[in-house]
Amino acid sequence: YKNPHYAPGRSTMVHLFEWKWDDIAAECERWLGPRGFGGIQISPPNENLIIWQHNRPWWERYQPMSYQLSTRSGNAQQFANMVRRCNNVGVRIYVDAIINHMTGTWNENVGTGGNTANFGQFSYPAVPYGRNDFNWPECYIQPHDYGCCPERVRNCQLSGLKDLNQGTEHVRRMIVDFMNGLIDMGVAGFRIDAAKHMWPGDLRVIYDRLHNLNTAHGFPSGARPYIYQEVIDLGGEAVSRDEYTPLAAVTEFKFGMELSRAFLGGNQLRWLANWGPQWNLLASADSLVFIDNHDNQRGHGAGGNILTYKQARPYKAAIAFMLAHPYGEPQLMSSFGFQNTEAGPPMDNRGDLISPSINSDNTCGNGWICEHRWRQIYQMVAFRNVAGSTTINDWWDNGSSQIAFCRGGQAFIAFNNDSWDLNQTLQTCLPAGRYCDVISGFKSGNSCTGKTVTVGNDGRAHISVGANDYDMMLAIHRGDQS
Ligand code: AAO
Repeated sequence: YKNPHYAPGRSTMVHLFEWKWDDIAAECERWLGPRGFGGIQISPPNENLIIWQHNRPWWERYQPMSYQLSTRSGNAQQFANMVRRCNNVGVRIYVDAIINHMTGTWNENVGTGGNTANFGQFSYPAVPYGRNDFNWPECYIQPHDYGCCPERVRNCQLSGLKDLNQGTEHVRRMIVDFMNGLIDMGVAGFRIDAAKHMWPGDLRVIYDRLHNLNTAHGFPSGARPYIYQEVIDLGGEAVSRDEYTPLAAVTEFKFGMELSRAFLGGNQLRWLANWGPQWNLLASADSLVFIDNHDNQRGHGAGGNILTYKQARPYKAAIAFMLAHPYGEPQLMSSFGFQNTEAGPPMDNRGDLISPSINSDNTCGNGWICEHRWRQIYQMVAFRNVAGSTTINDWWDNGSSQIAFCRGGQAFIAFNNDSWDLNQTLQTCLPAGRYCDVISGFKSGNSCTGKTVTVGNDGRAHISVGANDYDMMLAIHRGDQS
């Protein structure tokens, strides 16, 4: 369950938060496939409660009404079409699976597929679920439960969301059928929402009943779905990430927290020389990593001071470090713009989602940020693909916040987060030649629109990243020789 089964030569996934299935299919064909992205985490595809009381907040999608594939992102046919078109261009789909709970209790009770529930009776006829399928008696997770009481974290309600009992055969069967339906349609894996709130033993039973990935969609025979479990573990709690790594991969929230701190100047970059498990991060193969996610970019979940698109310069640098470094399975966030942390994605007055528009410079409009279309980010996706399975060599630092390293003989990157210029002749480990910096520009014909780096026969080159440059890094690789 720890292999994403990317198509050959690909390595990075992007969370297209709240995108419509038709738009994702188009994005696979026009952008993600050609640019070498590995996969996409999609928003929950199953029916959710409509919450007009909060003007259709983004979080209504975390309140399941049924497992029917009917949401603001599209219906079952559009879903199947998206998966097929994305797999055809080598881009995998990972589903955000909300299997810990159903809805909370609201005055409104109509779902995006038109189904209803009776909250008082714990009745969700469109699954169907009834009272016996939920943990009983009702209790609510309190903040201090995280420190003391694993059984309350697993058996009580998270934020008042009706807590399914995955120990029962009926609940297991409903969840497994839902997930297997998606696997048969060609998805490559799942994010397991709120995994901390489910018993590892129950999850193991569910995972082991999942089908192999669908060979008709290009997966090798016998391939198991990639599973990454959302467990927020910053230390000091009764439930630990180590209970989940024997099952499948786990989201590593310390990763974005520490890199945000470093690139905001709270830690010198030289300390990143031993980035990885020595920082008390999970083992690399167990770890799904990101700078921000849909929760912590807006103050939900855990961790303050997380870099987001709103602090673009250090954010791009943190992303570049994540993609240049071999540790973990990286995930990019692709956001819609927001001021209000509860606000949902761009919509018209009927509540239908508005598609992103695509500008002539490849960026997005209509309220969508599309970080995955920022040059400094998508060109680092290509950098990671070129670096492949190489490890780090020729680490250099100035004893402060100027660092540089090579990835085998494939790629080289330098960062300057000091307040003075970086001007050094450094070992790049690349063959002699002229290379285009993929951060300040791109290769155009035989020249570079940004900085050009000339590597000598000894592999060394003069590297310059000014303290006031637009970006704080410079990156070159063998795919972009000029
Ligand atoms: C909404 C409303 C609620 C209403 C509810 C029911 O906002 O007022 O009661 O509906 O009707 C999302 C939103 C929720 C929303 C929910 C359903 O974030 O606001 O509730 O949809 O619409 C915990 C879980 C983690 C979860 C996170 C948000 O462990 O699994 O809370 N994330 C996922 C999704 C998320 C979604 C759900 C789960 C539910 O990614 O989008 O919720 O499907 C500690 C614990 C964490 C815990 C946090 C927050 O963290 O460790 O496990 O996350 O507390 O409760 C420091 C500590 C750190 C600590 C943190 C916060 O940083 O170091 O460990 O402080 O105390």
